[in-house]
Amino acid sequence: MMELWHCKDSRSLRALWALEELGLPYQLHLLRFPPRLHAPEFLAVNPLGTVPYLIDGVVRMTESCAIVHYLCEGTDLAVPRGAPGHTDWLNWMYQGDATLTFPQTLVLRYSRLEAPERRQPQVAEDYTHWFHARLKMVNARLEQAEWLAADRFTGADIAAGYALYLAQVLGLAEGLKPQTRAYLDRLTARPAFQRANAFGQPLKV
Ligand SMILES: N[C@@H](CCC(=O)N[C@@H](CS)C(=O)NCC(=O)O)C(=O)O
Repeated sequence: MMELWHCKDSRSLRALWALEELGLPYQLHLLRFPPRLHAPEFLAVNPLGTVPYLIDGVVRMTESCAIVHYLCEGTDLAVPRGAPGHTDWLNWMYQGDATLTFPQTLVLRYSRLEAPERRQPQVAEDYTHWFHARLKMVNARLEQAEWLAADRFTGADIAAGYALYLAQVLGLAEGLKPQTRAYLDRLTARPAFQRANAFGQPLKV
């Protein structure tokens, strides 16, 4: 059975949500955030100390969007090579972390996670603007379509949609455009999202 290491609301929610959407069996290791402080024994499993961490037989994976990609391949949540929308699917999948989540991690770190004397309000403000500016493609796509790729719910919606959910957790969702807000509501209403999101206690920061 696959094993997944997860912290509530962290990027590992992408992997957990995909497992739930696909109805796959898994063993969950629930950790408090950040694992390097609360579960130092985890460093022996994943030296990076980050979540997600996925084991599937000989497979070891640490990148949330690559895990979603891996789990969805060959299922209805993928857009296969040769099908219309395949490269959109890939692009949204990887935009999810590299473009959308990256600025949010700076907001989280410099407004909440660092000790008060190390916080940087200017960094948090700048990367809040950066995040909203990086939503331009998402906003434009959702003016014309309900889902990001191939006009149906896919793994790309999990990868990119998690960043919108994180915006809500961080208090950044007020700036979302109406169509993007409605998309986030569609995503978080999904039973698989709700099952995945029920694990663990919210981050206390
Ligand atoms: N690019 C990786 C980033 C993984 C990552 O940094 N995860 C964060 C949680 S969202 C983490 O575990 N941080 C703990 C730490 O840095 O100690 C991904 O998409 O999964």
